[in-house]
Amino acid sequence: MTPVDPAAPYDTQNVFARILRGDLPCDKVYEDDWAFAFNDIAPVAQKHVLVLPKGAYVSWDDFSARASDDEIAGFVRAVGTVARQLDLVEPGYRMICNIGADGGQMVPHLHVHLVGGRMLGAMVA
Ligand code: DGP
Repeated sequence: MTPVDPAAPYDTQNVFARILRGDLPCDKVYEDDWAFAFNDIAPVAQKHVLVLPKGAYVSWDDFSARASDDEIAGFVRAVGTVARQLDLVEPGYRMICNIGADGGQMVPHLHVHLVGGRMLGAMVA
């Protein structure tokens, strides 16, 4: 997979767009009007969930620039709801959003990783 160019137009055929449309299967853990969440296909911890806004946004930059206040509030609240649903809050967890090539983003639809279920190591660059 090629790293994401955050300036590129939204690719409606990207893998997460296809999951959101129901064209590809996923292990869904949460859905509301603004967000959709499913287990990562290659988990790095016991709990590793991806939370996506339903709108077509390439990256956090795209989202924060173009999304409505309702979409932003809905998505941020949904991320918190998923973390609580996964019982991540009390033990703690990590929220990661990779952006663009240097950030290691591989899928060009904004997604937040929620990772937990074990003691995580120090953040490495
Ligand atoms: P990122 O580097 O932030 O773009 O991470 C993309 C994540 O998406 C990576 O952890 C693997 C996951 N992923 C890629 N393709 C699929 C898929 O088809 N299904 C699921 N569940 N996860 C996927």
